[in-house]
Amino acid sequence: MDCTFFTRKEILRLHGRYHEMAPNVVPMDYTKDPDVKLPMQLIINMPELKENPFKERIVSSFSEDGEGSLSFNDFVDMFSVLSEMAPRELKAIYAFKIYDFNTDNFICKADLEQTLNKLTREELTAEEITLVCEKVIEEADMDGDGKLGFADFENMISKAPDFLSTFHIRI
Ligand SMILES: [Ca+2]
Ligand SMILES: [Ca+2]
Repeated sequence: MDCTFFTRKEILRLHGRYHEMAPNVVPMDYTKDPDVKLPMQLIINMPELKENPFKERIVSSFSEDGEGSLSFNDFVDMFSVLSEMAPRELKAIYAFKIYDFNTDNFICKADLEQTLNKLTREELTAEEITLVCEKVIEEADMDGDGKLGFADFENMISKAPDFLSTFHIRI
């Protein structure tokens, strides 16, 4: 719990939530440092995440074992980044990672199309999505390589803050 914006009381409350998802697995006493993890399936069903179109990607990006399970520390880290107290810069780092579907450290048109499809819950036609993506890239791509590096991405979210909307959670 090195890097969190929560008070001790909030962490205890989060632990209560973590515990109640699997009371038989999660101990109340962490003094013996048990190696406990909860599977993604339980976590994405929390009311805070259930409706989030990026829930699986969010949970797996905080999973240290890379399999989507979260230890209590991973769980606290996740809610720290999603909380209203987290700085925008930190949210942007995770949003970039989550929107970079093919993990090449750039947001290309295909990444952006998948992102927009999820953000708009597939309410736009494929053609509309393509048009919007082209426009977004054209406007945000400062170095002109046709895709968005992290600096371009920050430029984009400063103009279109909706791209960070799925990264705000009230707990
Ligand atoms: Ca990419
Ligand atoms: Ca670029």
